[in-house]
Amino acid sequence: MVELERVVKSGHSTEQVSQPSRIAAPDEAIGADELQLAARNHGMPLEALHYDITPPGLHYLLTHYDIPVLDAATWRLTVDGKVRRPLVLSLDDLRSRPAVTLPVTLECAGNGRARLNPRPVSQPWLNEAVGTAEWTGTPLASLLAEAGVEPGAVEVVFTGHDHGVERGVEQDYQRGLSFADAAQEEVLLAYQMNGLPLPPQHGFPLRLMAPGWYGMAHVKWLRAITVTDEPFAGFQNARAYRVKNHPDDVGEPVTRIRPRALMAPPGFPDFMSRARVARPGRHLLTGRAWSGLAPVTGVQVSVDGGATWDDADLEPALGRWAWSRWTYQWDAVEPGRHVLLARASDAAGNTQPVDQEWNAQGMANNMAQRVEVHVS
Ligand SMILES: Nc1nc2c(c(=O)[nH]1)N[C@H]1C(S)=C(S)[C@@H](COP(=O)(O)O)O[C@H]1N2
Ligand SMILES: [Mo]
Repeated sequence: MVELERVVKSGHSTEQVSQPSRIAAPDEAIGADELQLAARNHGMPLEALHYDITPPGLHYLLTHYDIPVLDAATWRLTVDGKVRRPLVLSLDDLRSRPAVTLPVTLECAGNGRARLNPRPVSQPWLNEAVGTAEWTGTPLASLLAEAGVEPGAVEVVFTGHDHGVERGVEQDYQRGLSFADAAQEEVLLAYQMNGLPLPPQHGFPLRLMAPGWYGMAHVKWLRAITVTDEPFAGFQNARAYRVKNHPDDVGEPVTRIRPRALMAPPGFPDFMSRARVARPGRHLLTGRAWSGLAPVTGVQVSVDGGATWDDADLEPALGRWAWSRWTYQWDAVEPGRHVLLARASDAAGNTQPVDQEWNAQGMANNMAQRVEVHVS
């Protein structure tokens, strides 16, 4: 990593080019910088919760820098570091290896950030940074075994083709996973999404899939996999994806996805506020629930703003690493404003909080969704 001062010639201070992480003032509105990120990195429209598998154009998207333009014919993946036989592989080499297809629910660690008060200034997700796709690829574990990992390997570093500056640090997008996490059987080098080559924005030609982990671990546009004998201290592990009480804290690493339930908004929306309008009568509320920590065991729904909760019907998950559908009958008898909530629990005893659990970067926040519905 190169400090920005050394790469920017003149006329720009670090502050002008690259802003530190910041917490918005109490009543500060979303700024043009956050809007610019939101326009590039779109969420999944919540009505797409009706699909088991999210159509690719509706799947959320998060890219820190630019989407690289890569040619599959000349693209290569290197596997190096603490291995006895370094490898250089083409896309055809990877495609000729054993293939696995897994449905995986992917969620950005910053999902929910813009609902926090005060708001950490970054990609301003509300609830919608999620999607479930069928990813096809070859298991990483067997490739590492073939490369012959040397004793003492502690971490595997994944490097993407994309390059940028973040908080003054120029870098390739890179993430490390512990060797034990990287060697799990479900970890894939994926070259297909929903049966087609990866779209450019989702990592063409190859990305990592680390099922159960928040999005930042699933490195897109892979170019190198490096086995190391010391922990990786790169920006995205050591500074960015951490739960901190204060921007300058070291914090704790963000790892696996905490449980979350989302509701497909009932009725129909008001164009500007997106508040929902519904007719009086019986409504079948439906949604999805997931957790990367343990299987989802229950979803509870409140139709009175969180005063009382009732169990929803939960269907089997699409797979261990993908979401479950849930349904709940709501009898909307009283005209007027209603606030609906849903929250998920998992087999490890984790339940979504109803009140915010604030942290300085808005990471891994799984506060329950609130849906305002006007019955008329
Ligand atoms: N190379 C690279 N990989 C990346 C990113 C990135 O900016 N560059 N963003 C990460 C983050 S923060 C998320 S949430 C997921 C988003 O994956 P998607 O855009 O396919 O939904 O990709 C991850 N992989
Ligand atoms: Mo993310």
